[in-house]
Amino acid sequence: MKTLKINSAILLLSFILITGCGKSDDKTAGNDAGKKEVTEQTQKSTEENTAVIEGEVVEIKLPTMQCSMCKKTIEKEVKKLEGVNDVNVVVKEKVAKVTYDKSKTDVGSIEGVIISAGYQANDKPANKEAYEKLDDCCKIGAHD
Ligand SMILES: [Cu+2]
Repeated sequence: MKTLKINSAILLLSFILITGCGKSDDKTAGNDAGKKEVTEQTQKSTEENTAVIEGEVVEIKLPTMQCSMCKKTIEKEVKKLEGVNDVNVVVKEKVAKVTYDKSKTDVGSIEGVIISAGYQANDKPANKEAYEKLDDCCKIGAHD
């Protein structure tokens, strides 16, 4: 009887963990559409105030990213890079939109940070060790 209780507790816990990961993904997917509108509006108003983020804009393909956790990880790492002024990972499009100062950094360096974080960047494969350290929900096929 006791073991049964423990077993169901473990089951419940893993269920919460699994749905927790899925849930946060769904939330962002739903929010993204709404957010997009808001961002577009903010961009318009900042344009009027001429407070636009300056620099080159590059889109980096992230074919192996899975969810909103990946988005957070990649954005955090790319932001650390000197010369990066802005980064936005779009989960639905699996792409990172990076605004950078080309006198300080370049696309290769940005890709380097992403592959070191465990993700493929354009056609550069992820660092294997970093990939292995990712959460299960951030591994390839986790949400299929
Ligand atoms: Cu993820």
